[in-house]
Order: sequence, then structure tokens, then C-alpha cells
Amino acid sequence: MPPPTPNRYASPSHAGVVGAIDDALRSYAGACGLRGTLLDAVGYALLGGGKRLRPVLAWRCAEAVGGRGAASLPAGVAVELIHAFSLVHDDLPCLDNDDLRRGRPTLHRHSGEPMALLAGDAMLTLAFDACDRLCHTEPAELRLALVRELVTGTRDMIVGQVYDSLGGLPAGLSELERTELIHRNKTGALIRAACRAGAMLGAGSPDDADRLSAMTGFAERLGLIFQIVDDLLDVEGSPESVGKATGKDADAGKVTYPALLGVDGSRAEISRLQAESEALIAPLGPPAEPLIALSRQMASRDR
Ligand code: GRG
Repeated sequence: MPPPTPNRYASPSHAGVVGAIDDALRSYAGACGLRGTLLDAVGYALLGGGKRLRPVLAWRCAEAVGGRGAASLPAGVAVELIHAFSLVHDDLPCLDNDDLRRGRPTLHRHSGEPMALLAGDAMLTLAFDACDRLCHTEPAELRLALVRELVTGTRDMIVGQVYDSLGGLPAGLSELERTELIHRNKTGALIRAACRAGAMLGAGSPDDADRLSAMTGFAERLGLIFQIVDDLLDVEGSPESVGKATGKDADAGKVTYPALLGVDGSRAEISRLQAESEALIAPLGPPAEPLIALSRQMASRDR
């Protein structure tokens, strides 16, 4: 008789993870109860491209705490819906007024401004439905903790967007502190929610305080790395390579990391944050290796 096969979890490739996430998003969109032109608009914004960074992060965080990546899908689908809502609303004429997103017309250019506004509203609302429906077998305590993560991430993202576009930051901060506060909220909060929710689902519990705190520190640094890279791409990338308008930060008079630290200084800051973030999750051992590999890819991304 052959020896028994060890029942080990084999971490799928990046493409395999993105495929599973895309399937889950498509399947949820087909069952979410929308029809007609609103469903078309949501499908355009949610299913038409995107790197799926936040759901992939949730997946790798679930693995990093010893769970199965697929356990993270309720969080991944919910966070991607919130992310898609934020991009659609951010692109609207009353905010960033962008014509290009993911290399094609923004939703309001494609479907008109009223539909883009309403499709964004629908995606934000459906994020909570998706999370609830996809993890209905989990304990109530975990489901409630996931909702709290989504609420905190979305709330802080909106706070960051208000700071960035309308001002109102606390007085007495240096320019660097102001920039950091904006981006810890605007970009970082949803990344933090994705990582924490993924870790909770991987662990099957929201109570693993030590590992959750390591994951939070990791995610907060990764959020800043993501933003610094975004700022560098705005300076150095082309609309064709990045898939959206570039040079907009300088045109809008926004303070960015390259403007404050220079290009080399921004790259040094990325390296510093990367070293700190890896040190925080290194104690999790081999299950955290795919997460560390992903964070390195995010630090060197070109789109
Ligand atoms: C409108 C409430 C509200 C919030 C908007 C996130 C955000 C807040 C606006 C997006 C503007 C922006 C370009 C922020 C910089 C970082 C960022 C979120 C980039 C886009 O995320 P990616 O690169 O996009 O993960 P894909 O297309 O790959 O999903």
C-alpha cells in the first residue's frame, strides 16, 4: 500500500489566487440581486481589470497565520467592492475628474455621472452583504469583527479623502506628517482592513491579539509603501504603462513623497518600511513567505 499522503496546504501561485478571487467576484456579482444597467455598471467597475491587490493580501495574510487562503474570500470580495466604489467616486468630476482608469474610460465617462454615483453607492452597500453571505457559517463573533474591520477601513479611507481633497487636517503638523496622515487613512486604511480581516478568517477567530498586532504593523507600513510607489509612478510613469493619467499630483499642487523626500529619498523610505514590515511578520515563519514575496512585489510594481 502507498504511504498516506500528508494533508498539507499547498499555497497557490499568484495567478491561481487572482483567478480564485476573480471567480468569487464574478459569482457574487451574478447573485447580488442587481439587474439591468445598474448591474452592467457595477460589472464594468468591479470585473474590468484591477490588480486585486487587497484580496490577494487578505489571502496571503490568512495563509501567514496558518490558515487556508480561500478562507479569506469573504473579506477579499467585500474589500474589493469597497475599493471599486472608492475609485468610481474618486474619479467623478466633483473629486478627481479623471477620464481614464485601468486603461479605459472611467465609469462616469462610460455610463454617465448619475449611474457612476449610484453604482458606487451600490458597491459600498453590497460589500457588507457579500461579507455576511460568504461567511454565514463562521461564528457570530468573527462575523461581527469582520464588519467592524470593513467599517473602520472605509471610514478612515473617507477621512483621508476629505483631508486630501478638502483639507481640515489637525494644526501643527509638518508637511511630511500631513502627507503621512492623509495616506495612512486614504490608501492605508483599506489595506489594513484587508490584512486584518484575512488574518482573522485564516485563524478562524478575531482573538489572536499578538498575531493580529503584527499583521496590523505590517499592513500599515505596506500601505505607506504602496502610496510612495503610487507617487513615484505619478512622477515617472506614463498613462499607457500605469493605466491612468499621470503628473496629476503636481498639476493639482498636491504634496507627495517625491516632492518632499526626492526620488532617491522616497526609494530609501520604501526600503526602510519594507525592512520594518518584514521583521514584524518574520516570526510567523514559512507560512508568511508568500506574504513577504507579495509585499516585495508591491514595493517594486510599475503599474
Ligand atoms: C471617494 C470615498 C472615496 C475615497 C477615495 C482610494 C481613494 C479614496 C482614491 C483613489 C485615488 C488614488 C489614485 C489613490 C492612490 C492609491 C490607490 C488607491 C490606487 C489605486 O489602487 P490600485 O493600484 O488599483 O490597487 P487597481 O486598479 O489595481 O485596483
